[in-house]
Amino acid sequence: MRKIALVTGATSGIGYATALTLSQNGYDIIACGRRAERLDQLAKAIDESADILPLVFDVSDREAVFKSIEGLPDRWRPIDVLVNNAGNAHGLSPIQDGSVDDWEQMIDINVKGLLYVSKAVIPQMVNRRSGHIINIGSIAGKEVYPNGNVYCASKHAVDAINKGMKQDLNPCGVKVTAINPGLVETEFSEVRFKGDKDRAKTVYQGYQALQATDIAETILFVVTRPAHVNLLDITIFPTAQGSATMVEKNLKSGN
Ligand code: NDP
Ligand code: 8X3
Repeated sequence: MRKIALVTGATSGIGYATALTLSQNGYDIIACGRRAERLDQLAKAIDESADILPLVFDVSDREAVFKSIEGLPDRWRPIDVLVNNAGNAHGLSPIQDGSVDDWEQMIDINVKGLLYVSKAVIPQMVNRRSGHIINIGSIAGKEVYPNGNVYCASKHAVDAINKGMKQDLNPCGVKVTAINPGLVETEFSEVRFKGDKDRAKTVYQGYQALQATDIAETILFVVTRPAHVNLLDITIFPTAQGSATMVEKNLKSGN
């Protein structure tokens, strides 16, 4: 029988690739994001064996989140896998120069948005004593790097929420996993640099960055482990990355 995955941020990057990969591996997809036309594109690309339900809402809009998820048709309500992926960095500035609007966006989307969606989805998982929540964290949730301040704080919050979710949902048979990527080539840097595509490109030049499909394949691995196996926390770097701030450009590797 097919399962149901709800993927936030399915219009781009990691979320888009995850929706596609899961659709090819037995999942019907509730695909969420603010850009409806991107969800239409995803619906056309999705595996033909899969059903897709596009759901347009802003994860930071508390009312919209609960209305959208509580209003799901019965057929879509038993969500097996929740991928809390929606999020971005907004700006890269020293704390003394940071924009309060940027800070609010990162806290509202990356932290509060993840909590709203989780709060709306968790009750049916607890009732069914089944389900798996995947939280997309970051190396920015494990380390703090210069100018990353509030983005790093938002991802440290995801790290803490992931651990807390595991502890609290432990008696309920619900699995919880954080995936913490290093540098993944998506629209992430374009958003961080407010549409400056040239600056965004430089982030991924001179080495092989992770691709969104690398993360999607890891998520597939995580959700297909046997019932007794819960991967709690996975950090994934490009081979050329050594820490949040170390990237070996022009790496020669025999691997
Ligand atoms: P993208 O910019 O390509 O994708 C971000 C996704 O988040 C889009 O689908 C976007 O959809 C969605 N999103 C953003 N804000 C909102 C919102 N307010 N409401 C609903 N959806 C929203 O970046 P990535 O795929 O790289 O990012 C996905 C996740 O991975 C993020 O949590 C990011 O922090 C994390 N990450 C990324 C890394 C990287 O190097 N790329 C590394 C580590 C973690 P839309 O705009 O249509 O609403
Ligand atoms: C995205 C990776 O290093 O730009 O979370 O913070 S990084």
